[in-house]
Amino acid sequence: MAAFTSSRSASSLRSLIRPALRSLTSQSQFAGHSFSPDFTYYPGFFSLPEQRILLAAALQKLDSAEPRSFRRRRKDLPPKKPLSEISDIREMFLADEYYNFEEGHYDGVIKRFREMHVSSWPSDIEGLPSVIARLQALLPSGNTQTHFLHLASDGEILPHIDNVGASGSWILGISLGATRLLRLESTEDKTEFMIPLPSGSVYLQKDSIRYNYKHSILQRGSVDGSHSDGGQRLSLMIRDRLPPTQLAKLKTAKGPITGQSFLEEEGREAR
Ligand SMILES: O=C(O)CCC(=O)C(=O)O
Repeated sequence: MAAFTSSRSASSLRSLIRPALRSLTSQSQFAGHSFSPDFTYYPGFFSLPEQRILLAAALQKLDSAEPRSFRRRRKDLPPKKPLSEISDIREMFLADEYYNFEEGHYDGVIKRFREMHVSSWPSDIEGLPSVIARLQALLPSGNTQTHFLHLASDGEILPHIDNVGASGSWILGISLGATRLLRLESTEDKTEFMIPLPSGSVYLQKDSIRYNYKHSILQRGSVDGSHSDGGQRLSLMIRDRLPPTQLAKLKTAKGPITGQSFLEEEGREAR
């Protein structure tokens, strides 16, 4: 499958999205691009120093929630390089065996991963507040929930639509680590898009793309010059919470809401 092509109306769509594709694969420092008003892609939103700060914060949170056996295993490793000396963001990950990756989500959608729902950021990472401020400026609305999702080198996310009973109309994803490919597949026709997600990129899916397209993160693949060969990737996923009125309506209509559950700081909760 080529990037941003549709098996339904390939030629018309191609003329519409080709210019976008060129921009999408460029690594400009900041650019907002869109092939649909409901999808926005920022290829180089976070600089390398910002990525290092975000990844250090996310790894610190995830690592501290792991079983003691894993924390002990990591203790014997040589000290980490100072952040300022890291030139390839992937160096920040330890080998896969040092992390407690789960084999599969209970619903089978996510393979080889660890994740955490996050309600606070570390307070001891220099520069973090200004990076978070840049991130927050991208959010379409307030009242959000954040979760970190760390894929192992061979981890992947199969096509799915996020539980509509567990979050609102938009999902923002920040990618850190190895470049992976995001695939969006329409549930209404055969339209598909592939978007490379290099480290530091941000994407936002909302409304029609959030509800009518399945998304997946591929382990391997190529799209117009961008290649993914697996590798560890950590995403920061931010979603808007459902307004209480909508939540109440859903509960009445469908009974209790169930969803993908994941490790939360204070326990497990539905997404
Ligand atoms: O990591 C990503 O970019 C997507 C994550 C995802 O599909 C999910 O959390 O439902």
